[in-house]
Amino acid sequence: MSAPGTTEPSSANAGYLRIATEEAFAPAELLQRWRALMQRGGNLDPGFVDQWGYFLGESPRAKGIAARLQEIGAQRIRDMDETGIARQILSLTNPGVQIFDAATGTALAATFNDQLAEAIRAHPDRFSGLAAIAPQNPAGAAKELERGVRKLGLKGAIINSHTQGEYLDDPKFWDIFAAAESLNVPVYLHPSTPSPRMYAPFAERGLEGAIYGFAVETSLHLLRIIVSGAFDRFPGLRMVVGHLGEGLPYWLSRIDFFHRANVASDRYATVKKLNKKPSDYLKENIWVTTSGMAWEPPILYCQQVLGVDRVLYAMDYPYQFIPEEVKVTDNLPISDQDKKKLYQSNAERVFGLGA
Ligand code: 1DF
Ligand code: MN
Repeated sequence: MSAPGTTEPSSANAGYLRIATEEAFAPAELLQRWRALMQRGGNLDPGFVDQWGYFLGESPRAKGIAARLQEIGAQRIRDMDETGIARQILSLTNPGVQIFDAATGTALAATFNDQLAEAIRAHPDRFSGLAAIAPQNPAGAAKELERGVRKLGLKGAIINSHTQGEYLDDPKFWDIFAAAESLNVPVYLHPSTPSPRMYAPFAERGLEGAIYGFAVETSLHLLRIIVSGAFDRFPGLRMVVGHLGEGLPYWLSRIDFFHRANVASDRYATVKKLNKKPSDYLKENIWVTTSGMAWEPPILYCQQVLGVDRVLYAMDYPYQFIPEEVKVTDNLPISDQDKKKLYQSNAERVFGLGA
């Protein structure tokens, strides 16, 4: 039983479980390797140095988050119980293994996926997970995704936006999409800081992080994937994106209008004719989560324009571990049936949690 005043993990009277779908962890070994990378110096991703220079530092907020990232057991389950979260879908925190050289990244992804699977085996009723992969070795990433799903029971892949400045619309990465499609699992496109070529204008005003730069980077990345024709090549590919679609749902009509205009003109050699409108892929291949966006108007807006089957709950633990935000979601003016979709059944379906 929960203490008075806390939220029940299973909101039994309303008939749903709260499944949180973008929940981060970081093994101590990953943090040590990141620290070593920064101590060695050299030509590092400026967004990585900014983020992890802070989170591996001494400020009380950073230390609290770094401690929670490393724990996948009793403490985390206590936090979940306190906020009424029945299940977390865990993923290796940003930027994961994507900043290492290809061989190191590939090897570490396997190590951390094994560790994740072990934590899940200890608490199968509370945790599920996504496989970390190293896109800098596309064939190896596809293999590790297959191993993660088939051997470890993981439910998809996590990719933290750009990999060393490169985006997944480049067909050299498409072994990963082929694997996800054939395994019938989603790819969660999680934010990262803006890629090196566009980093400075954000950082000059402190806008490179979760405040805004993450969303610009990640929405650009997803839109690049859509207009590249990747979903025509892989029509069964499912992608999940946080922060209510990183702003893209607000842009649908304008993107469709100018995509059509750009295809019709001879202005852009790189603009492809697609089988469908860009917004169609957003409604058919993409699911969005509420991570870090516990605010009624945009949640209802996304349900309206994308459909109630396409919006999933996420907390963004431990970065945004704010109990009151669960209340915002509990209090949405939607039916209990739609609330169950948001909190539980959409996640069960997209991530295949029953399997
Ligand atoms: C923050 C948020 C940092 C998220 C993250 O990675 C991160 C933050 C270092 O609060 O600064 O992944 N997030 O997922 O929202
Ligand atoms: Mn996150």
